[in-house]
Amino acid sequence: MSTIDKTYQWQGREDAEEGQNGLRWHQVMNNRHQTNSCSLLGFECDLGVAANKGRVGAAKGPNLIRNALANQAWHADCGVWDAGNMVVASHLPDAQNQYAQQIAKCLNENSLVIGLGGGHEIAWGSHQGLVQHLAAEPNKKIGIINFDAHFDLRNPSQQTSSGTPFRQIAEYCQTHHQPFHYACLGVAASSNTAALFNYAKQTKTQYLLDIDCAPNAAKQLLTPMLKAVDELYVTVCLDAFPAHIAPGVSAPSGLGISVEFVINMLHWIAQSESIFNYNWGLADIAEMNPTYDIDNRTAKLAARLVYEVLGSKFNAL
Ligand SMILES: [Mn+2]
Repeated sequence: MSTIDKTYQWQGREDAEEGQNGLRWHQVMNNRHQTNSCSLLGFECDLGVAANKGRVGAAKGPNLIRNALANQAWHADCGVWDAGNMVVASHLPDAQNQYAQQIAKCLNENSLVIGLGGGHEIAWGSHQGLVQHLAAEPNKKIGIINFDAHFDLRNPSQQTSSGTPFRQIAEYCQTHHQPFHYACLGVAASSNTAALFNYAKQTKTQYLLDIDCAPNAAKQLLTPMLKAVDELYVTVCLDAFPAHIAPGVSAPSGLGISVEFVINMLHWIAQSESIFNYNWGLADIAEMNPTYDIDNRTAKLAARLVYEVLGSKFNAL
């Protein structure tokens, strides 16, 4: 049985002499007053990475991302809400189920929900949460964009893990006669077997290799999918980035893609909502593993990505 922990204490630097212009994230947290609001939900889970035979430690990720978020300057015209962490004790499928219920609840109450991982098994919970949120409109088509060195399309028949979420989603879509719209940007060919490339091809997964990741190529790849979907879920796996930038992950990348590329794409994805007519209300940052972080650089990167996701939709600067 997993539980929700809401005891995190937001704190940080205060520039009282600057008044409202000196605000940082920790000062605006849980002060919901605007029409638009964003909620943060953590997933304290090591079970998926352990099942994928990776280096565990991601359960401590969400609060380290919060620590890095706390002192960031606040520039958004929305409310931000901390929905706490799902603390996972045992049995991954149950935990993902409970996380999905919380995601659906957050999506019902907020215009944007950002999940904080936890291993990439967070994606199965996020997707199922979005499905639950859309229960009254089951014909709405969901699109998924994953920035990741790995497809995470491993076969879940033996055991689900942090390596299987998008195959679980593909199988769910097949069972429920729904299209599988999945794009993976940053794939390291050397880290994905031929079996995974075959399954990607079979499921018409759209992908860009790490060496090919550039804004124009990505926009061209994503445009048909974005035109076809109604709801978008964007997930960033921190192992998409070079190991010196993101050492605090289970499986560091030998090459990796640039942070600037991902931030550019996040803003383009937000700007394209009205052009291609979809709603982007769900994102998460996966694989934050404080055990292997150096000088909080991965946590700071994760926080910057949360900042950019929120800012791409609600920037007030
Ligand atoms: Mn991943």
